[in-house]
Amino acid sequence: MGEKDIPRNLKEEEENQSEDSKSLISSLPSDIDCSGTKLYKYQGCWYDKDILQAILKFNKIFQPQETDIIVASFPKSGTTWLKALTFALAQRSKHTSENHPLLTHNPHELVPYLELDLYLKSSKPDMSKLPSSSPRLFSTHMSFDALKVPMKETPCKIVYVCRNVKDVLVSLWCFENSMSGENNLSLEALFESLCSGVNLCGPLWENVLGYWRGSLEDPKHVLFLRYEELKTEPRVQIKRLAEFLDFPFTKEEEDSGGVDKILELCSLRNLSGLEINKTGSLSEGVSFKSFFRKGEVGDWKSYMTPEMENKIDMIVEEKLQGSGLIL
Ligand code: PAP
Repeated sequence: MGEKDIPRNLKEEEENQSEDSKSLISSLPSDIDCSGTKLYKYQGCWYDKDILQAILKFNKIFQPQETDIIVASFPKSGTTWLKALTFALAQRSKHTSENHPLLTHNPHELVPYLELDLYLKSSKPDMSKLPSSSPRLFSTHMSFDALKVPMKETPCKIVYVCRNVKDVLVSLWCFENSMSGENNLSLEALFESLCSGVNLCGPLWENVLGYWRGSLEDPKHVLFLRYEELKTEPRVQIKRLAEFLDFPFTKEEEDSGGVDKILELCSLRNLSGLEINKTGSLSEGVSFKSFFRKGEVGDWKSYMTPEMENKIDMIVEEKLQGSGLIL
């Protein structure tokens, strides 16, 4: 549909919304992150202008369905893995292992971001064209407070994954530099930015705490997972996830190796070796292979100094004090 085909009152409504959000954004606290991007603080978290506009649009017009599933995380906490696992679990009755969509698509294509794909690219995303239906699968890095705005009447299932903050830092640093093609963002600069909390979707502890509290208040709708536990006890965690999503494994599935098949399909080794993930990229040019690196717990030890370790541990401990959460 071309711009001139948009009905006049719809176009006016969109223009008004955009004016409203522009004036809201200009009234917010702002700062510059370590890569020079201007960020705005909205409901306790930092976003750039385009992403914030997308979040505001999502807040206004997203119509949740009870069966929707949303994969949430702070960047580099295990999003790609959790997207793959959630897709494989929730859609398992529809696909055979021979022609499974995860063999030919990157998990980010199958579980689109609300604020980084759908509402960033369109004022009114066409939900009939989603890669998955019944349930619809979405993902997000936005804060729990922002995400739950449209879900007052119709809460849906939210599954959050958190990861050790030092491993997140190193993963993010490697990702940023793999995209720019050279090491032009120093680990120290990214470290200081993460410690100050002024980074996209940060502060990290605010992002994590929002979902942590959400999971305590409403465990039926918010599941809190840890990357490290997915690594050490994958069978336990995937069964927990399946039950939470209301797609529990049957005894037959368990006995015939159904749990292990999904774990193998979604493993870093399998996904990173697929042709699509070796050669493909997102429409913005980010190559799929940059989402797969080592996937190791404690990889930060090869990069961070003891001083960095102490500083970030102290900050996180202080920020999480009293929450019952340890990162
Ligand atoms: P995103 O937020 O940009 O989507 P995300 O997937 O959360 O990134 O994080 C990428 C990390 O998950 C990488 O960790 P590393 O840099 O420490 O290696 C990546 O290797 C890891 N990862 C990706 N897919 C998997 C998987 N299937 N199993 C385990 N870890 C994975």
